[in-house]
Amino acid sequence: MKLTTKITDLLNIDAPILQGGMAWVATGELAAAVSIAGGLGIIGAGHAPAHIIKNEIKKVKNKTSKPFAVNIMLLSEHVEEIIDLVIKEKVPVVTTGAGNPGKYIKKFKKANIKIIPVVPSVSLARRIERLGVDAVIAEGTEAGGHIGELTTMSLIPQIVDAIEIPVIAAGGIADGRGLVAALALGAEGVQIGTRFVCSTECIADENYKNAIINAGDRDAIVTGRITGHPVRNLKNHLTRQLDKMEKKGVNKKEIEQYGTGKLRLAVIEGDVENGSVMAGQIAGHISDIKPVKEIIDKIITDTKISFDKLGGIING
Ligand code: TUI
Repeated sequence: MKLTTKITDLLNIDAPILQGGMAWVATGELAAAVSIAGGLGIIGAGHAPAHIIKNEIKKVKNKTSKPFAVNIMLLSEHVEEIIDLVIKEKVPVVTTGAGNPGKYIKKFKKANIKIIPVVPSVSLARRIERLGVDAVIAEGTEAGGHIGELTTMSLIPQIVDAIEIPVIAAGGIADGRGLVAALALGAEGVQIGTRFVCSTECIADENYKNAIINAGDRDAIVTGRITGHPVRNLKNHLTRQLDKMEKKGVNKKEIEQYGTGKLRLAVIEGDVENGSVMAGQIAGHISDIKPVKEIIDKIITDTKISFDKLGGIING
């Protein structure tokens, strides 16, 4: 079964599903598996230097010739060298996060790289549409990691109505019902993060995956509002410490420093008490670890079931 939208046409993929470019988690292994299964696999550059990401790109190219992307995290000190790398490696698509990519867009266009920034607001979506980006990922506050303020439900229709280019919905989506809802709101596809963490191919430590599986509906909470970099994590010793520091009025720099290296601690070392377990609100709904292909195939089959069910309630 195929599901065709402006996004599958734009990116030359079979399913309108992008995998979130999660730092440390979204390696070449995960990105290759998603691209092979018909979605768009994305390598998360996070704070990594170019030589590390070069190796992840190599892993994808060794496994598939299908399209894939690199996510450039704009708060990274290595942004410029990552941009040079994706141009040199002829990476077909770039997504950006955690900032305004405006000043880099000309460079990507000149290199014939499709550029799809993550936006948390209508104003940024409008501004970067004018600069010629190919699509936007509108990410609601339900998402894991660094987040904006608006919910997916309110953000998507407002952005869809404000711009002409395709919109991809992100934040709180993990199954076929989520894809149907996103399409109903006017999106042309979805980006999915947390669900893909709990995949066989994801290299995150088992403890990280199990923390998501064991999470309840209210466990993915926000810290860092005070520093101006709000981040959604699963509740643990780290989030309690950060909460205490924020309430005590500890200065921003000290709080940021305390958070440094904590994502690696959770994803790679498996320390899910002291590390940062970034995950979206949909974590409460995820209950198993499955191969990427099974996840994607089920989303597409369930999308059809969901559409048929909705069609059935319209009479006359
Ligand atoms: O970028 C993400 N999620 C991330 S990045 C990350 S690494 C990190 N670690 C510690 C502190 C901060 C980051 C972990 N998770 N998602 C995409 C996303 N982009 N969400 C929100 C935004 C965003 C926010 C503001 C995009 C643009 C923006 O622009 C502000 C402006 O300048 O207009």
